[in-house]
Order: sequence, then C-alpha cells, then structure tokens
Amino acid sequence: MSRARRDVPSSEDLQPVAGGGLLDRRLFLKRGLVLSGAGAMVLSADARAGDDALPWMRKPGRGFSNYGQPSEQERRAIRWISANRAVPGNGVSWTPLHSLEGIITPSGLHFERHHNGVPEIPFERHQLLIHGLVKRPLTFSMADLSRYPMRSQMLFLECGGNSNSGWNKEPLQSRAGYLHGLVSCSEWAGVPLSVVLDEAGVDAQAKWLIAEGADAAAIHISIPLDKAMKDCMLALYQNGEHIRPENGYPLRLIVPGWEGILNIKWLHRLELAREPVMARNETARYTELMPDGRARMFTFVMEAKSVITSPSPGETLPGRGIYEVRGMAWSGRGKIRRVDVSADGGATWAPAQLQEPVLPLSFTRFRIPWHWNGAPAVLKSRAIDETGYVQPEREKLVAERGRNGYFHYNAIAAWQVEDDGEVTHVYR
Ligand SMILES: Nc1nc2c(c(=O)[nH]1)N[C@H]1C(S)=C(S)[C@@H](COP(=O)(O)O)O[C@H]1N2
Ligand SMILES: [Mo]
Repeated sequence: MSRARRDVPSSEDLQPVAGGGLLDRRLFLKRGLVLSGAGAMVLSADARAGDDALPWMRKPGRGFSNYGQPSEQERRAIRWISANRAVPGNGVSWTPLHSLEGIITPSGLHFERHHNGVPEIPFERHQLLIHGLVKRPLTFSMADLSRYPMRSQMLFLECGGNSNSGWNKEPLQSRAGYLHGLVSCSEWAGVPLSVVLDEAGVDAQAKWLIAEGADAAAIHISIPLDKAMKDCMLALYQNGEHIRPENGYPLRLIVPGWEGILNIKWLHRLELAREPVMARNETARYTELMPDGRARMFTFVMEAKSVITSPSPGETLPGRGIYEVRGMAWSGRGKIRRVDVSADGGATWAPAQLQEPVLPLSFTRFRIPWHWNGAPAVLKSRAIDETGYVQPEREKLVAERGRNGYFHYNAIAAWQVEDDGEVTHVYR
C-alpha cells in the first residue's frame, strides 16, 4: 500500500543550527515535508471540482508569437533606470535581483552601463581591427569571426561601481536589486581571444591590450596581455541569441571575473602595446584614494560578494513560520566554496546549501531554511571563495579603505526584519 507522506516538520527538524532560528540547510531536501504553515491550503477533492468553470479553460487561448514576452502580470520585474541628465545616454539601469530565481539573468533584464547611449550598428558593416605590436594587422567582419571555433561559458559581469551606496553614511532604503544589481549572469558565447591574437602574431614586447568600443564615447581601456590570453572572449552571443544592442551588439569583449568596464561593448579595435593607454576610465575613474593618501589603480578583480534576495528590503513577511532564505554569491577569483547565513546580525552563522552547478566566475544560488519566531531579526550572508577569501563586514571594509571609497564595495549586507514583518536595510 502506498501512502503519501505528510510529515510536518518535527521538533527535531526545527532544532536551530544557529541563532535567530536558522535551520539545517538540508531540511527542505527531506521528501514529503509539508509546510502548510508556508501558506498552502489543503483542499478536499470536492473543492477542486469547480475547475472546469475557469474562464481560460472554456475557449482556445491566444495564438503563436515570433518572439515571446514575459507575462503581462510580471511587468514589475524591471530594470530600474538612473540616467545622468547632463550627459545624453550616460547612466545605469539595475537588474532586479530580488525578482529573479536561479542563476541566469534574462537578457532583457541584464544591467546596463552606457557612457553615451546604445549605438545602432549594422552587423554587415561592423569590423574588428587588431593592430599595434603584431606581425600581421588583421580586420575581421562579423561573418569572418562567426566561422572561428566558439565556446560558451556562464559568467557574471559586474560594474566596479556596483553596491557603491554602501559607502554612504546611512543605509539607502531600496530593493536588493537596486542596491546591488549592477551585476548580472549570462551564458556568453564567442571566439576565444587568444585564437585571433595568435593569428595576428603578438610581438614579444607587447604587455597590454587596448580595447575600444564603437559608441559615441569611444570607451577604451587597457587589459594586461596575460589576462587577454588566459580566458577572454570575443562574444557574439548572450543566453543563446545574438547579444542585445544594449549589451554590445554585435561584438563585445568578455573579461571573466574582472571589472565591468574592461568588458568593452560594440568592440571594434584591439591594439597591442607596451604600456597601458592611461585612458580616463583607468586614471580619473576606477581608481581609489586610500587612507594613506595614495591612490590604487588597476584593481581589476571583483572580490567575492553575496546578497540575500529573499527576504529582502521592500518585502513584508506575512507572519511567523518557516521561510527559505535565498540569495546569490559570486567571486572574480573562481568558485564559491561556502556561503554562511546569520539571522542574528552576525553573532552566529550557519552554512547555506549551495545549489549545483557551482561554476567558477558565475552566480551561485544559496538557500537555507529559517524559522522566524516573529521577533526582530537581522539577516546577513557571507561568501567565501575557493581561494579562502572571506567577504568582509562593512566596518572592516570601511576601516581598510577609508571614506573616499566609490568602487569595489563588497561588504556583507544586513537586512532587518521588524516584528511586523517589514524588511529594511541596516548597517550592523
Ligand atoms: N563601448 C563601451 N563599452 C562599455 C561601456 C560603455 O559605455 N561603452 N561601459 C562599461 C561599463 S562601465 C560596464 S560596467 C559594462 C556594462 O555592461 P552592460 O551594459 O552590458 O551591463 O560595460 C563596459 N563597456
Ligand atoms: Mo562599470
């Protein structure tokens, strides 16, 4: 005789593994666990019989479409735009991390950072020039490039200025994605950069690669040649389709794990050089004044970070009970090894479940069950990567970097859950 298992969490299941009611990360992996407390209603068979009266089951639905769109009802999951009115096309739009699940960012919700708008570039007219310290300067049409062997890789892309409101004296009240969403994760596909650089024949004196975009800002930037040869990509595709115009159509450079600015969009020129070009975005910007009065520059790597996306600011929990705390973590140095979660403001921690696949230089989803007893709580997450690097508390980051910080803010974020269920952003 088969019988559906209906295990309500036992008192043993609800045994906290850390303060504030964090539960064993494997709790939800138990089969047949019933969480009616989480809001589900158990109906009798009779109560379901009225289903055939549902209006959308009584006539054929809408027809086919050439390109699908999200449900009309999900129009709230949007990029939030902050445009700089003084400079046309300059600004950012954030990925709504708090509205998303899994590790892939839908292409239409990939964050944007443009210095001078999105150029409209005809695929047939776009060319990539490779010149400077090379044996054979080369130009490629996009059709030429498309014939080279390709590969694809899941990679996060993060602006060096992401999360920078964290440097503010007071915590900014906004949604998680609008605080931390200048980061997205896509499957990028294209041609390994080393393949075309080898074809051009790099001169032994070359140490830097200068990349330039074909937008009105003609953004250009210097990349150490070692990195260019190691794992960079000339990307033509994003999440299976040609790159979206706002993310660099028809060609962008992908520099895995390093600052967003290096990932030149609308890429049309690569120059091999002895020295960096000392462009505005590696001198006046993306450099930081340190407490000892010196400025650091060429801080390429995006260090480990994590964000709890649910529960997160702007939400109100409907009541005490069991919740899954969810979020993502990523590191520019490789794989995420562990994510710890705290429900008591960092006094005690418990390891979250890392969802497979755990890929290097990609988003990693983490989850942990939490029994909220209705008392005020402070949720935090702390990422640890495969090099052993530990995401710092805000106090530590500010002490190390001083008060002039603007870029590379990766401190632990704290979300306070009030006794009425409201979630706010706090510094703790
Ligand atoms: N040509 C060009 N490339 C560019 C930029 C730009 O304005 N023009 N912005 C850079 C910055 S600062 C970042 S963070 C990333 C943003 O990429 P996305 O808009 O696809 O998210 O692109 C980089 N590449
Ligand atoms: Mo950026």
